[in-house]
Amino acid sequence: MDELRGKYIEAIAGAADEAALEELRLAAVGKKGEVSLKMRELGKMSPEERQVAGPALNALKDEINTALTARKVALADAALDERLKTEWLDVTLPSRPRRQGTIHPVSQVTEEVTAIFADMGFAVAEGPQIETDWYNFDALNIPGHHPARAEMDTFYMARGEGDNRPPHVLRTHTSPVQIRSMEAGGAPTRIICPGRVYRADYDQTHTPMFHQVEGLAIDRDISMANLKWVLEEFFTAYFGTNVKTRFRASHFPFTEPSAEVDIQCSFEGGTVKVGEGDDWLEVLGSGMVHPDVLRAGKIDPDEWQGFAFGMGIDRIAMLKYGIPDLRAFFESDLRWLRHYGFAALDVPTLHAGVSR
Ligand code: 2NL
Repeated sequence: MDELRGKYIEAIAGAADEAALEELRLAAVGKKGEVSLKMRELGKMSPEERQVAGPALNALKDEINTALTARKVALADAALDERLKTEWLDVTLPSRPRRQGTIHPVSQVTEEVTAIFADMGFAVAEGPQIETDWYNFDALNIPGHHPARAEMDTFYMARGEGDNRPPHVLRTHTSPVQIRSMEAGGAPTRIICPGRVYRADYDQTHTPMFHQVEGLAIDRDISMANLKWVLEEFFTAYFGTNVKTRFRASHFPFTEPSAEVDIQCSFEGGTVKVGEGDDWLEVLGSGMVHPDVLRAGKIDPDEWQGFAFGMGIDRIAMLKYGIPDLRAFFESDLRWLRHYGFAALDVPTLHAGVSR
């Protein structure tokens, strides 16, 4: 038994891996292992012999099992140590520099405009960019023969032979969103609708896709006076300085009366400055919503009235941030985006001061 103990305990302590260890286990305490065979011989012994050999064999078996477990743990520890030597990371190292994206001026200005109007109680409404010609034109008091329908350089959806659905267009303004909003929510209402609009036009100052924000306020006694206050409040907050406005009589099919709005500015050395000087810059169209347009939105014009306005987001972004060329807005030139873009955390809020 001492011989068996000496042989296995030593071999187990020196086993190189788990496979060698398993071989030793089978050879010693497996079904046909040496210790197991010895145990089978107990039956042939006299009771006196068995009383001595039995406990001794059991103790040997326990001892070998304990040695096997200990070696198994030691081998696993050694393997882990080996891995830890090669597979490690210095988590205190600075991270690799990554190119940061920037917020596009259109996104930034949309957020700024939204924050200012939200503070005056306007909610944001959105809608589809592909519209039926009814929502884009008819509901806005622009009938089929109306010149505005041609003037707007509309993109029409292609129609296959025999496809008789009413025409769909890329919306030429965000007004359809306001029609849908009137239909769905009725009056009173106060919303702004920022978003992409499309007109087939491309030159220094026009791109076929651009951005517009329209506003709509409807209640029982909304007037042009409310419109004037809201717009002056807006321009002053947006440009961060008192901005005088000038209302000029104009004409739109969807408002009556209608006014174009200019803001006070100066032109010096080829740069425009808003809120000073005695020149004027046209930035906005507006008016009292035409009764037919209220009716199209399922609102009774004998009970309700309101103002509406529309302005170009890209245009007022250029004015505020001194961006000279409109077309560059949509060319995805990384140098331009890094130059005119905003930091992701530079989120406009009223409490942070909108006009930084
Ligand atoms: C412009 C002119 C304007 C509106 C847009 C509007 C919308 C509804 C009803 C009545 Cl649902 N009006 N929108 C009104 C006046 C002018 O935009 O020159 N925008 C750049």
